[in-house]
Amino acid sequence: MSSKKNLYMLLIVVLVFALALSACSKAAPTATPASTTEAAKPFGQASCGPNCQYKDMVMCFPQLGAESDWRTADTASFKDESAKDGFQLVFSDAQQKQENQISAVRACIQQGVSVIALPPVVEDGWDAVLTEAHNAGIPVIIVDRSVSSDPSLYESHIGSDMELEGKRAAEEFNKKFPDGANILELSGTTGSGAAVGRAKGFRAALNANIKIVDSQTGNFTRAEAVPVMQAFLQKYKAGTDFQGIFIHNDDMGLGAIEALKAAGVKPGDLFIVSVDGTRGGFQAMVDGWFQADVECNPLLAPQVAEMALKLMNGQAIDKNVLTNETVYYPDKAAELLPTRKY
Ligand code: GYE
Repeated sequence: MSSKKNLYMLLIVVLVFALALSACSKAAPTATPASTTEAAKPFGQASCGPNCQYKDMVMCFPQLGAESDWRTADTASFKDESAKDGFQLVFSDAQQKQENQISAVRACIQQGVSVIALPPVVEDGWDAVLTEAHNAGIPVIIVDRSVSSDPSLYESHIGSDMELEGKRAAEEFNKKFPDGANILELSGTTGSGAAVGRAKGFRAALNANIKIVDSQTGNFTRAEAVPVMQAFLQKYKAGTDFQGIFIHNDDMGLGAIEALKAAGVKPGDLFIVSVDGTRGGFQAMVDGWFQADVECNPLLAPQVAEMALKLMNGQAIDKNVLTNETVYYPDKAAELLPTRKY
């Protein structure tokens, strides 16, 4: 090797070493204040941070639909909160179709909103659009139902513990039927976090001597629950082939009652447990149709708005915020009905 070549080699080594050193010093805490702030800026912090106010916030809320009284109350919660706090709400209704929700999220990314509060209609299929939001620097709060995507793709989830709701419903059947029973299940939207969680928690807690003889979806709507209940009644004799029904929400419960009434079933002939705790559900308890209603709170907007503002200001937030809920019974239903907000 010539000495000239050796010199070149040495120069290259020195250069690489110098470059590596300078890269290290940039990443080190001794770097210039400007680059430190840049590097430390938490994901989602807006340019107004750390002093953003609600008037600076544009919240995208691609609502999944209007399928139930729960959903109507949830939508009202977001609209009321936006009016009260003074942030802008970009609202849309996906009519229970995931593709509509995905398009709405994409439109919000295009628009450059401050935050996206997403109530996902189903759990799967969100990776691509969540990645797009993330790459655009827009934080996403998953609201109400869950997603199966990796938690790194969203900032937080605020909503109910659906498995716990299912477990609570199962405990009512366990108490009522210590010697066992046959029951039916009228389930929510297939693949939705609410239906998946409730079914899972219910099965995990249900005594082995209580058999779920059939389970069908009524898509969380009153209208779709009617024919499902009618078909059940064609197949199984109420009181003989089954003694109870677990219904994933009150609206489907009201649809089921229509079908039961038409078939001559009387309140109290069957042990019915529903979920949500809407006024309709309370009325069904007053009328003797439901024996318990597991609460699911739709008034989520205050917590979501507060968290969104924290994100904009670069403050720490919790990754999973569960709503505090209970179970309601017929004995207090008449007294509580006038106080119900939804
Ligand atoms: O129980 C039902 C609604 O996702 C928790 O969706 C929500 C559920 C609620 O349609 O009524």
